[in-house]
Amino acid sequence: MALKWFQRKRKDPGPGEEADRNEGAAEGADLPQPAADDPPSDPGGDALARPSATASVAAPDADTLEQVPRDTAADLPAPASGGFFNRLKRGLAKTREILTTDIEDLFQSGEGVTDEMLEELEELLITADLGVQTSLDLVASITKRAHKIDGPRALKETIRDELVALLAQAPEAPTDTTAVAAPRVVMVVGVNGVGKTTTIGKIAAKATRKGERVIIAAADTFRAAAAEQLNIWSERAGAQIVRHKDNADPAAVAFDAVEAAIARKADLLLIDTAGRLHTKVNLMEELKKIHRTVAKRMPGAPHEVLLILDATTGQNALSQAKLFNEAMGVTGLALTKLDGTAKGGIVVSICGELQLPLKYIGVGEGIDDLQTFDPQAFVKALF
Ligand SMILES: Nc1nc2c(ncn2[C@@H]2O[C@H](COP(=O)(O)OP(=O)(O)O)[C@@H](O)[C@H]2O)c(=O)[nH]1
Ligand SMILES: [Mg+2]
Repeated sequence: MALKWFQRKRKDPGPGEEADRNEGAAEGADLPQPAADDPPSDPGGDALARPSATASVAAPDADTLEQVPRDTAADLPAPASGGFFNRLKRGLAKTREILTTDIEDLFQSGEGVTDEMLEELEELLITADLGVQTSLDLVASITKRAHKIDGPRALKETIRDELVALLAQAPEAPTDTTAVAAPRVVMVVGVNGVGKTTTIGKIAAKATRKGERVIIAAADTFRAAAAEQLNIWSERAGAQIVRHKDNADPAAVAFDAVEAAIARKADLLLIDTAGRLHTKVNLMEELKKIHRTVAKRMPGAPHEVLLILDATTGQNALSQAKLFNEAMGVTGLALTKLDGTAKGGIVVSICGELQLPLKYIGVGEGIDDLQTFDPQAFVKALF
């Protein structure tokens, strides 16, 4: 039954999605309460069971393989070629196209900066989702320097300088090398479809490539196929997975995963979580329980709570961040699907409005399409 529901959801995109992509995109608007069309709650009440000792390194299993969402199976796009910067530029192509082309158009008449032009620029920046206040501030600074701006190039340069300065004000993310006793435990949270599982796979791949031993906990036990999707990613990334049966207690999975990570001397433990529950249990309460359980087994853990946000949901991402931060104490953000939107300016809104470090950006579905956020490179790739 859960599988049918899952398939129906995937065919039936939510309102927060762009029409041109994102079959599995965020159902962010209804965070975090279960909606009326949620499948029936788990009558067994297994959700609050004690941690068990049945963690296993999962093997692929014929039953669950059929339930793998299309986009996580072997037909994933091949990794794009090119280095870090090219990949970033390609990922930001939609936003870049609007911003650069239109900024160039502003100067068609050949004159210097006019009031009309500044108004149009303001509108352009707001359309690209930089946020109203940020766009107003940016235009105000540009107005002050207007006499020095003699063409599109100078204008772009001015915007670039202002944006870099703005992004530099955001707090810095804890780096992966911040000293913590191994394993470093990262709990990954966010609403359904934002890209938690995919991002975990990409982070795991980065870590295993550096020679780290990585374990992934399948603590999204509420969605059919969630653990199997994660299993595919873990194989792809060369990481191990700890999983229980569907509908098992997520905190129990997390607990066992910490045990396994300590016993197997893992460097990194990534905990995947649900974005919405099929039971009446409140999502935030469930996530807090996972957090407490992990801390009980390993004092100081989780060392990071990474919130995944979907760039295509625009300003909705900001309200999600506020909610999760209040409940969980988020330590860093990852913003996915920048390649799927012309509103890449949301990065600027997020850095400007939230006192939370933006750690990663996702610029595609491939294993190499997750980048550590670099404000300078980002701005350079945008204009
Ligand atoms: N284009 C694009 N798609 C992404 C990105 N990150 C995730 N996705 C896709 O978003 C969908 C939902 O991702 P998933 O990891 O299952 O989300 P979860 O429900 O939060 O675990 C999948 O189709 C992913 O391939 C990204 O950076 N770019
Ligand atoms: Mg998932």
